[in-house]
Amino acid sequence: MRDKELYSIRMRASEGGAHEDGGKHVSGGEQLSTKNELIDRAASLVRRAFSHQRGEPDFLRLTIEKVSEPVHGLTPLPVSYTQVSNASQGRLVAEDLLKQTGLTEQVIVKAMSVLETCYGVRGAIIIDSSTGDRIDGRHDKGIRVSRLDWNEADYTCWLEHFQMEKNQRLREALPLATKVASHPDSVAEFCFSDDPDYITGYVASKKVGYHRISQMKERGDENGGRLFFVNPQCHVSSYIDYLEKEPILLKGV
Ligand code: PML
Ligand code: MG
Repeated sequence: MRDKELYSIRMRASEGGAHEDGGKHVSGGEQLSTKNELIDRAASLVRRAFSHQRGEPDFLRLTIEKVSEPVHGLTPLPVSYTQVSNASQGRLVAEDLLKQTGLTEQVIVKAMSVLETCYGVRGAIIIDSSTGDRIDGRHDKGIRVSRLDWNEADYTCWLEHFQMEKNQRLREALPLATKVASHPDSVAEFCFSDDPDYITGYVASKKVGYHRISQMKERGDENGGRLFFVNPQCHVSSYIDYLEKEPILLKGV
């Protein structure tokens, strides 16, 4: 796929009107596709939106754009996993990993309280790693990291090499976390899903890799979110531009 023309596919779906009119976010997806796979992949994103546990969409926007910029290959972050027995334990593991990236306890506590007030935000939130404050100014929209995917053959090799089971969440979250971590201003990422039936979350950074935690919330809970901790010197609009626009594909092992 790396040598062929690529198309960015973005989908977002909501219930109760479009997101920008106050609708509840149901589902989203960002992929890079060859022309050959485009229709099937777009259809599978629409299918995903209409079989989602968060609700029945009455708004869906599908955006397909040919990518003209050069595509960069990135090596996936190494994946590790901690099995916990409940959500409180999961939070402690996440805090410990975030501390390993250099964040202070005070910043982590502040950022978690910011996250709790932002559960309705449909994208990620950028946090100043020295204060714990939100600094993206994107309100309910947040940041959608786009133009990212695996080279299909490399994904298969990667699964085989690490003897991993196919997991669509991980397949999509690992390119995202790798893209975020590869920016020099990124310090750490923290994420858990807003889907009520998906309770695994992760902390990611160049230092700790992509560390999955088996339980970050109670089953049935529709709250979730994604935090990007950045250096205080970060030029936020260039950082967002990189996350939204620069095309990247994960290379295999
Ligand atoms: C999401 O799909 O909403 C985020 C999923 C994060 C966890 C992915 C994983 O299982 O590693
Ligand atoms: Mg979701």
